[in-house]
Amino acid sequence: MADFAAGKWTLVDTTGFDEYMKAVGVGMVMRKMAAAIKPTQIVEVEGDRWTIKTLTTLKNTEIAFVLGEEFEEVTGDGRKLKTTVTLEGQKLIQTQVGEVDSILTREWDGDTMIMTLKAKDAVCTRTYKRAV
Ligand code: DKA
Repeated sequence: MADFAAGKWTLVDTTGFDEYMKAVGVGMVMRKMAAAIKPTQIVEVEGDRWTIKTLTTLKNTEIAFVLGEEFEEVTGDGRKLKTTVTLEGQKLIQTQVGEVDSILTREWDGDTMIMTLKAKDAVCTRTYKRAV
């Protein structure tokens, strides 16, 4: 069981998010709105079947997937992607293929989840803490 990941996580710090959103083609208005919000992610795990809900004051999204199986993802900013997620130790790797390819990783260490978003030359780091 991936107990290390299951639960509720709240954003506490972020760097490079605007550059990442620019790299994947998000327009200025949506970038400004997205930059101002602090999402909560709810991670549920049942064997190889994972669900990640991202809750914000603007919009909620959910991805549900089986590790290693491709699925269609629609991002909060409306991009449609073919996505595959794998797990290496305590690192979840979300590979997104679309008009612009991107790799999102989430790595857990105790009560901290570090999310890294990479596209083209842009690298964004977002730190989440376990919420009660
Ligand atoms: C993250 O999960 C990165 C993605 C946040 C998306 C926010 C949704 C913005 C909708 C305008 O921390």
